[in-house]
Amino acid sequence: MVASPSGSGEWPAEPGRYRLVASLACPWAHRSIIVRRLMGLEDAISLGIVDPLQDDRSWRFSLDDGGVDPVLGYHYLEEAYLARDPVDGIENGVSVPAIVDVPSGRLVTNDFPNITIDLGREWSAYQRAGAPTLYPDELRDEIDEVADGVFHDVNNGVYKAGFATSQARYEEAYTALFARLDALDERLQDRRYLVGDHITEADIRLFTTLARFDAVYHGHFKANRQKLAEFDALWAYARDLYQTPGFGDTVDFDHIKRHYYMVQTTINPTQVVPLGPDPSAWLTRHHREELGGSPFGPDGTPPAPLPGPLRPLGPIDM
Ligand SMILES: N[C@@H](CCC(=O)N[C@@H](CS)C(=O)NCC(=O)O)C(=O)O
Repeated sequence: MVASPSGSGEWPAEPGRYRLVASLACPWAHRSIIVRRLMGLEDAISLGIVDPLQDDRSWRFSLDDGGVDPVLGYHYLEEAYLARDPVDGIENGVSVPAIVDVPSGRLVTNDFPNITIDLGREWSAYQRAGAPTLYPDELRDEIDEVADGVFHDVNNGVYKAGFATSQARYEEAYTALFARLDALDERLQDRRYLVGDHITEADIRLFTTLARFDAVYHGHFKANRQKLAEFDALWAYARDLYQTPGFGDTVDFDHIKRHYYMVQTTINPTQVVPLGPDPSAWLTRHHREELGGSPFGPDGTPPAPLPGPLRPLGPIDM
């Protein structure tokens, strides 16, 4: 992981200077797309979306005209990694999310947990009026504690189950995953959000895994004790977030399903992509507002509707 802080020090916050490169399929990258939108940083930090299907040079800009990212002029994200370090730049792979310095074309960071925190903290001068505080000082310890359990057992837990190559490892991951989901379901019975009365980093980190759960992890990763839709509070909580501007409008089930089912051929060698589940279930009433709380804090407001699609329309969409 390249862990330069973005928005400070060597890489100061400067509107127009950086491009966030993300895949709509990737749960780690999805976090940064949500936070950029909640913070209203669209004009300050542009967004490049890669093809959900990597080739042998990894993430590529094949959805863009001519297969070239219009801002960076790159065909492949690896070019930014190699611009930073021509020798060892791609030794540890090429991953999203990535923040790229536009003038030099160099990768700044791919340190996903810190990208969202930086967008919340270092970019405050450029955030929209009404932007929420996602990582408030007084709640940091509790957010970190909740997010740590979620990371090991849920965010990463689904991957541990899905990529397990022994029965014992799979069962260990599966057991920890559902024990954690049970605990979260319990926690969310009488509180609208994971920590405090408003949306925080903790909710964003959990949401991006929940959004992929029934569409991908339940079948493809064998996380199938039950579907998300069979949890009580957790499913209502996920729908509440989905229906909040900045969350559902950044979910792309087409990219999500094609990425996992077509790229991870050790798990799904036929590359057949399932048609279900019906995403309209995400739009059903959740009644979570009855628990109180306010999504963006007492003075916060929702981000404006997205002006258009987040991604370029690739050949498959036309
Ligand atoms: N960069 C992160 C993880 C982010 C991540 O795993 N992103 C995935 C996509 S969900 C990725 O880009 N993997 C590289 C690849 O698939 O080639 C890390 O250091 O662990």
